[in-house]
Amino acid sequence: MKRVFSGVQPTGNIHIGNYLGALKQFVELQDDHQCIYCIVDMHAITVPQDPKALKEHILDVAALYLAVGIDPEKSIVFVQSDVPGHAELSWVLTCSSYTGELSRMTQFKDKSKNKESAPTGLFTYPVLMAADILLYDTDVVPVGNDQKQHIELCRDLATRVNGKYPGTFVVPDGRFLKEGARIMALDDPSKKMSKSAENIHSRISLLDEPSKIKKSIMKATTDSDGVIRLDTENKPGISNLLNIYSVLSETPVADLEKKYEGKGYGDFKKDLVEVTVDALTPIRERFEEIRHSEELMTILRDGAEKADEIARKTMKRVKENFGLGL
Ligand code: AQP
Repeated sequence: MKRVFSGVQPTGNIHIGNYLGALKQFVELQDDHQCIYCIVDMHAITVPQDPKALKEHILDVAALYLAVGIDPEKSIVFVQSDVPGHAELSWVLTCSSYTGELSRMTQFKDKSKNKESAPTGLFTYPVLMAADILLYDTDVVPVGNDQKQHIELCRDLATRVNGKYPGTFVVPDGRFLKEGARIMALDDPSKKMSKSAENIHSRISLLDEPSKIKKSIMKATTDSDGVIRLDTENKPGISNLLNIYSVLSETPVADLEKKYEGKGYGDFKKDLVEVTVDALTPIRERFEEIRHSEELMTILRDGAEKADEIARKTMKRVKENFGLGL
């Protein structure tokens, strides 16, 4: 069976962008792959975090993993900082990377924009992400397409190390969806939907109450020509809403365009509210059942043990190939 690895940062509640771009794939892959899903808390501290809130968010994301359908009987679920191999391998890979390639990463450029000096962790974030993936001899990495550049860097690092020390790493492939691969912010469709954006109406979180979902969708930015048609370049707002509607209701965009021919944005948005509430209610209910359970803690502890076992084997090989340790 091919091995799958991916992760989500506990930087806030998972939104429909994370869900449609990444988590839906996590669930689909579990039946015929060996899946390892991580809550990447060490990535979260690349920007300032409140320790108490971070702990809560780690458990929130873990519970949401299970609530969307990740099955701990089939997949390994754990918290990144519980497995020391991530930090260890990250340092080894840092020594195989170049400042030039890291400074070309668009996520780093976006997050450090207008700052005189940026945290080093933000700069080396993609190296830690490469370590996460390579630590488990991963074949496939399901992610949203905002991560394409980071996956490419991971492949470059693996290939570079293998060139020097053959057989060290498995070179992974990214897995990106066509639909839902990039969900944009509701208030500004030129930016991707993000957990940490200031405006809560820029996103729909999986735990949002129906009233909040309604408010965010009804306020969503559209345009003035009133035609419901997919045209990402000229009509980014309505195109983003069409995409969300299409993926959540599993209806092709062309069918939606036909259904809403001659109708206004108000009708369309009202229906989208209903579709979204219907899709998210069972997730929210399941989340409430498991979030404060002992079962959740046991799953994370067992997951960390299983992940650590695989990680140790990889680190043994890496250290041998690099000539590290005794
Ligand atoms: N808007 C998006 N559309 C589709 N996929 C997305 N992903 C993130 N945003 C979108 C995918 O979700 C997975 C988890 O993301 P992450 O938590 O590791 O980090 P991120 O990409 O930085 O997500 P956010 O929501 O924007 O978080 P913050 O605000 O903390 O930076 C990834 O597979 C990602 O591709």
